[in-house]
Amino acid sequence: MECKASLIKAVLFYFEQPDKYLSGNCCFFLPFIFVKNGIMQLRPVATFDTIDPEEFRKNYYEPGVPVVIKKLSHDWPAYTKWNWDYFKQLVGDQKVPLYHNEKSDAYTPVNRADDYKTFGEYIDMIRKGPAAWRIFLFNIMDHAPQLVNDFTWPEHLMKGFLKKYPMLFTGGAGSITHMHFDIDLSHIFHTQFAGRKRVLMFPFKEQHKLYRKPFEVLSLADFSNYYEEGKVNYEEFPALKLAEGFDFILEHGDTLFMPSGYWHHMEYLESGFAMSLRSMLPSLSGKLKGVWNLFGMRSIDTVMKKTAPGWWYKRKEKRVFANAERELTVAG
Ligand SMILES: O=C(O)CCC(=O)C(=O)O
Repeated sequence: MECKASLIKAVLFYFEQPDKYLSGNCCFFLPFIFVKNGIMQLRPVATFDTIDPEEFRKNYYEPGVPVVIKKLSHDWPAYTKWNWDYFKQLVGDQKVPLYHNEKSDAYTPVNRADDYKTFGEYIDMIRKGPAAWRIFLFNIMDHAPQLVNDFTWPEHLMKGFLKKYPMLFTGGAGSITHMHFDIDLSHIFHTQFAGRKRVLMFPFKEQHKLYRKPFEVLSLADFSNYYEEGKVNYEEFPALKLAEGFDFILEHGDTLFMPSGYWHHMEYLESGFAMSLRSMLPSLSGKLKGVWNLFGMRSIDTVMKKTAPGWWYKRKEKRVFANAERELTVAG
């Protein structure tokens, strides 16, 4: 009964305010509802307090559908223990690379840092805010190995975790992780620990509607503040209107299952941090694709960016728009 009422409320609420979402004790999920209103076709993500492993395997892991599990982390010590002061005390002296919001261009080497600070200085800066600076793929546990005792690998849901690489992602309010997919094609459990984060996600197959740059994991389009009217440039990137994805907000303790190859764009509504636990695809062909992306595809792109950046960029740009045009033609 409570579940039904929540579902009805969710439907009404969704059409009135698609930029927000409801949560409650039952899951809500609007599987077939897309808003066809000349912008990207977005819906909320399935959300559960807890999930039965068999249901997770059948409905989410195997078909590659994202899901948020709200209480997976609630009995981890990290849920209450991890905060800025604790991290500052443990690894405050560690020098870390920082990234700002600017999107990369033809001349930007992959993952080049925009600044460096100690983790302590960084924490002070984003706490004071506004400071839209991010740290990504920070293996904090290399410097404070005791942190691994603060959470449990969710092996009842997924096997094959890369246990050497639990990665931390942090950002000040307003910072943006631009639209990309993870190059190694791993499945990810992404747990938010502080601050709310808005997430826009699409399955891999939407790549050409999202204007994927060949030999890269990034989109040519800018999705910054996509939930505000007029921010996405549909004139330049009309195929975006065809893309079907998810739009939702992660809160403290929420764990997102992000299937392999999913496109994601994240905006820090408040300063916060999250941890990603990753597991490589179980099949050999999946693993090989990840390895090719990391060492083959990326190396070709890096060499071309160094040797003929302008020519390479133009050539890729042409391909990007041709791919999108094909999607538009198919859609009629
Ligand atoms: O939280 C973020 O800023 C980005 C997370 C991300 O890109 C990932 O987990 O792959």
